[in-house]
Amino acid sequence: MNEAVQTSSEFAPRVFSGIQPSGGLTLGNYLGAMKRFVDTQNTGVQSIYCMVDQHAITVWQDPDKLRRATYELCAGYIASGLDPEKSILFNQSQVPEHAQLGWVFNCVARMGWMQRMTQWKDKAGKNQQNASLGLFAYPALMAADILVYHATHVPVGEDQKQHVELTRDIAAKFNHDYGVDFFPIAEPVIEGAATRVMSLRDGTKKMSKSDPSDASRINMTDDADTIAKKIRKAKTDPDALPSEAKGLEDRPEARNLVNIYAALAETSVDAVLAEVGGKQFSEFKPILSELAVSKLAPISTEMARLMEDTTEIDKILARGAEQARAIAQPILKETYKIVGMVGA
Ligand code: AQP
Repeated sequence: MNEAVQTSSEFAPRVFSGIQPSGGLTLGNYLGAMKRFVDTQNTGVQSIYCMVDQHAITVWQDPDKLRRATYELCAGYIASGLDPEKSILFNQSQVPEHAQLGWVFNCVARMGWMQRMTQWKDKAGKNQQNASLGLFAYPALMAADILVYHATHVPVGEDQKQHVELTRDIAAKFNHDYGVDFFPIAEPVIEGAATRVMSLRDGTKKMSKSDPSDASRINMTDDADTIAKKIRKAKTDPDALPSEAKGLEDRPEARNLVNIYAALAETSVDAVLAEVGGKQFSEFKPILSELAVSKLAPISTEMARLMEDTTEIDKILARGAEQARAIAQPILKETYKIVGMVGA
């Protein structure tokens, strides 16, 4: 057995998460994922962050747009505060061990598990026969993304909870089927005021980069005027803001805007309402816009600077892939040995 591979249930803490380069980054990706990745990195725990381009192609992507979105996502990570000296930052397809372990997990996961996935039902919709096989199998690849590093903690938004639970099921079934204690049972880490940022047009729908309506989301690359306009036009109700969180129940749009404010200001919903309770949306929206612009403008300016010359990003990704492979290769090799593959 390779000395570097940990096989006990006492796994050292290690964080993994990823974002798809399937379009421009949204405020949902920033608050639900990216900002929290930076906070985690700064606690000193070993952190591994990825651009999951192989997930993106489960739905057809224009190749030039995919390349650009991958660079832009990497620029977004760095501009948000991810430091390639502190975290491992890389692109999934540059580390083939993800797809290799993904195949093993395709043989562990059950069809019924995949059929229950909410994201499969949402994305394939009524057109399941025409959806790609990759879209169906995506959660097994996501399990491989996490477990090829023996990651123990996965910071994600609320929408990804089910996928991390499936990762736990796959790890447990693999360990059981082969009589080993090889893969950790990873924990989803879903915390903060914005674990589920909702559409600005419909407070019951997730803010998403693939929503056909650009007005439904704030993009990380939107300029100040666009952000202000989108917030001004955001759907609300006619009542004033309440003074306590309980008053946001059954008011999804109001709750969403207050959650966004709290997450951007790094405070609690109660603290926000203590300040703005009683105000009309006509007063609250400009305050929210100002805060959003002050937080996002420096990030989008830095993203634009990084995008001017992508050779720097290429270097960061090449080094990140090398660091990632140094961890993933022995874990894959050991997996192959466990399942009985000759030559491993
Ligand atoms: N609205 C959101 N609120 C909180 N967190 C969110 N995340 C995404 N949207 C929100 C979190 O961002 C991370 C990366 O997600 P992803 O881009 O890989 O996939 P996704 O969840 O499917 O995001 P989108 O924007 O809806 O992408 P498309 O439209 O391509 O499917 C995850 O941690 C996710 O929870």
